[in-house]
Amino acid sequence: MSMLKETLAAKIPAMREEIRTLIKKHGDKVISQVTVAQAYGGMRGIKCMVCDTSLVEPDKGLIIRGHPIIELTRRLPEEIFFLLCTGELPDDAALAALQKSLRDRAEVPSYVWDVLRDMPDDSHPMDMLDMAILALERESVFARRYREGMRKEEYWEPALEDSLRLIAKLPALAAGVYRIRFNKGELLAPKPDLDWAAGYATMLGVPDPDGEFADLMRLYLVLHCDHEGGNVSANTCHIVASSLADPFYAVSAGLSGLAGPLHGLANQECLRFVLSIKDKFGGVPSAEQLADHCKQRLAGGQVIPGYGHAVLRVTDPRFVAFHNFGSKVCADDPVFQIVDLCYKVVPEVLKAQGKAKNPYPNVDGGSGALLYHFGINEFSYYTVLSAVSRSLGMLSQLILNRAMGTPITRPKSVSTEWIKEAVTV
Ligand code: AMX
Repeated sequence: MSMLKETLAAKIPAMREEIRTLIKKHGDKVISQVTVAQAYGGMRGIKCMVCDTSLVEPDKGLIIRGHPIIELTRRLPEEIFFLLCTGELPDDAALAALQKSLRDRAEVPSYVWDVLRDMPDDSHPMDMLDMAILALERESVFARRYREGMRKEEYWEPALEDSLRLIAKLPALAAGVYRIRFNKGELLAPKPDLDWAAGYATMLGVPDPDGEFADLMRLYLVLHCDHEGGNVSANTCHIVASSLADPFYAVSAGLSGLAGPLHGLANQECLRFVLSIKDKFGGVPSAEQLADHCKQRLAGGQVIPGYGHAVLRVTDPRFVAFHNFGSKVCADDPVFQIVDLCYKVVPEVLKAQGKAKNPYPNVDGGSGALLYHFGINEFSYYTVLSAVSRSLGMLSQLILNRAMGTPITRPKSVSTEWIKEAVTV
């Protein structure tokens, strides 16, 4: 197997000991408190779970194992997965070994294609990806080893094996969803010598004479890889896996959360907004026209898609990375030019309105325009691309949780009656 497994095996005993000691010495210290508003309000801001793979800082954005995401944009997603799992970037040999592990596990069983081809023609691409992952659950080594009887200390090993199996197959599955759902013709075979993201790019079948689309896929799959532990998809995956449901069940559940319009589905709205501006003005508007258009939209009670964030209070560095890419690759594309103009105009409009806590662009503010530039104009597919990437984060968190023996999640719920009594005493 890859050196990823050996690196983890070497680190896990010390990680377990560190946590054991921490709980023993400081287990009764208070790190957060819960207000009534938080209990009713999506548990926002309550510090009650641990995630060591990444951190979202309001003034800095996503930090992966101590590395700001903007410093990782030239890395491959495979390198990021190694980093998420171990806290270290792989050397050349470890990267090559991980890539070989993925290639060895990449083949998708034919019954999965039968499931996808049998689904109704108008199925959402996220339904199809989810179904494919659930169909694959029968391949789970974790489930088999658990049935056979396995020691708790060993859980992380089949969790890693299942994760590699799933990650290896995701590019073919996601590309297959695209080609089947949007009638793009036969499935395309993976080329064995390509990295994970470039393999996905070729299986999608997007013309890519200069390799720029493969570069975009590498960037896209790095930027969406993880976003702490409390977001809907990561948290859902975490809870489901805490029941010792295997990684296929857990990731499928997490991705069902990603399919929500307030989470992963937001990216398709952002591009719709940009294209509606192009239609309305017959191309790129002036700065004044765009500002007026945005003000009218706000006056009509609508948000500006791609702007604002629940946690961030600066321009999302992932937006900056996509913007830099677009400036290099498609600066003369009017759709990208509108994204660029929004970046200059919208923050001032939102600041003047004074409601949004963060008037700056988020990750979804520009990525759709880049996909559109390369001819992926099926908006409903965009969430699948983030799903492929986010699986890296969900699975790395899952492997670590099984290694640390994280118990089943079971917070205490209370009734409204209980709260009313509690606040009046
Ligand atoms: N345009 C207009 N108004 C906005 C706004 C925007 N982009 N962002 C926030 N506001 C408004 C809110 O609607 C809220 O108004 P209200 O008081 O009348 O309800 C007020 O500003 C305060 O909101 P907030 O605390 O700044 O944001 P939030 O944490 O409640 O919501 C988010 C965050 C992302 C849902 C919000 O900024 C938004 O709706 N943005 C536009 C949609 C979007 O880009 N979604 C993608 C998010 C990225 C992702 O996670 N995929």
